Amino acid sequence: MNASGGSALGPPPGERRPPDPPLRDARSQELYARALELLPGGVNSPVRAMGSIGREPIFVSRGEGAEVFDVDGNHYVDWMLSWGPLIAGHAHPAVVEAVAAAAGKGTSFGAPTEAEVEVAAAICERVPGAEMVRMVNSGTEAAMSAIRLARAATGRDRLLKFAGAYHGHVDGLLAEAGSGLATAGIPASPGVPAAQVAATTIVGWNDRQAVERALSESDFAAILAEPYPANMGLVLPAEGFLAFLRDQADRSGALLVFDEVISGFRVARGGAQEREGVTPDLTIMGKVIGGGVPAAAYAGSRELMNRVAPAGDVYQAGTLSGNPLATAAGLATLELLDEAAYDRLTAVAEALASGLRDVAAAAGVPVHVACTTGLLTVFFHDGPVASYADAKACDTDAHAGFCRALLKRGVYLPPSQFETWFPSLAHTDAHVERTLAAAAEAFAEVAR
Ligand code: KE4
Repeated sequence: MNASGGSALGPPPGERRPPDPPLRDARSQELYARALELLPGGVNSPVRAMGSIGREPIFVSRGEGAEVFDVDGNHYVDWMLSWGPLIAGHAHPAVVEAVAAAAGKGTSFGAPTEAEVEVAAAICERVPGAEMVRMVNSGTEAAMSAIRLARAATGRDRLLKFAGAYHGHVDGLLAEAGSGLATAGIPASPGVPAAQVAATTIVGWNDRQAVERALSESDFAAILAEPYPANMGLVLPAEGFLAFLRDQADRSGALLVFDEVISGFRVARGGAQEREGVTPDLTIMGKVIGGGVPAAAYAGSRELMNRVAPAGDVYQAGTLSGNPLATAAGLATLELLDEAAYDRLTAVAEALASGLRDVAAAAGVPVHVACTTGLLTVFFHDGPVASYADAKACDTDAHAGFCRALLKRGVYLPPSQFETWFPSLAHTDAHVERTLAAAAEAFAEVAR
């Protein structure tokens, strides 16, 4: 319930909706004021500050399935779900029970445990490109480590990445494309040395010509891609593009590295590589494998992974890598992902996408809704979005207004045009219906 006694989710579909009460946010405001004194921007990760949708952050108090509650008592249908790890929803009983049981035996040992072996086995059983795994604590750490391994294995330094893709805040990857087709990176953040990004070449996603040109001009250690890019919004690969990257990697001697931190275990049991039938040399994973507790990993062939210390000479380490809470949460989460789960993740995404297209059209708001199993983006763009350039042409003000209007109506979206919604096993048909009812009003508000 929120301040006015109604639910922020509003009445069930079909009943006349009373005028939306303003969100009560006194406690969030108090916390934000205090947080600003103690945390840069008041948050521990920039996108949470909600600056890109023109408002201040909401402080969350608890989550329950597909819903999240803020400190002022407002509650929302949550399509952000911690940016992807919570594929079974907030506080799934099986995950909570597994973490509690693990915690009772000790939260970390800094020594190998059975659960780490089980997680590695679960990943290798699912992911076509995984014969061996190394666990780390974040997607950034996994990307950094996979790149180091690719450079050691090839004896090359250069890295080819795609504009609009995000692989964590590794110095060499915080690079922006300069001008031109295939360009040497320039630092995307102060503090990133030019020398660090000089070895990074950035090309356009789905741009075969740019890839071929880059590979003709230099030798690369790796072609690094999100196979289903989700950090420019969801921009799926053009037909055959992933197979093209596989072929280009083979021809050029570069390794193909898929960053499946978002797509892994979400778009299919074995990730995008299983769904597309294209197996990379190295795979970066995260989010789902920790079930909401910090965990990530990189994986590849035995030959490649046995280069990693202590088996090999490529150094990488981590105090809390594979810790008992993360492996307990990860295993409990992966065990929930059976064939029926992927059917459900597809059905929810498709129902949402179809309904959003309809209500946007009814309000006369031009949008492009991209969706696949367990992922969806509403681009405020009149026409298809096939590249970062297309995504950057979106009406971000309209998107921000849409997000704010939905928050007022009890629906919490990822607060950025360049992110995706995260359908989960906890989202019911009623959550979809309530979201569509709120979206119809939010699109009408944006259209005004
Ligand atoms: P972390 O270091 O944040 O665990 O993972 C970095 C990362 C790597 N690869 C991909 C494809 C990713 O999407 C991410 C991080 N995802 C963002 C949201 N798109 C995390 C949200 C945030 O930065 O707060």
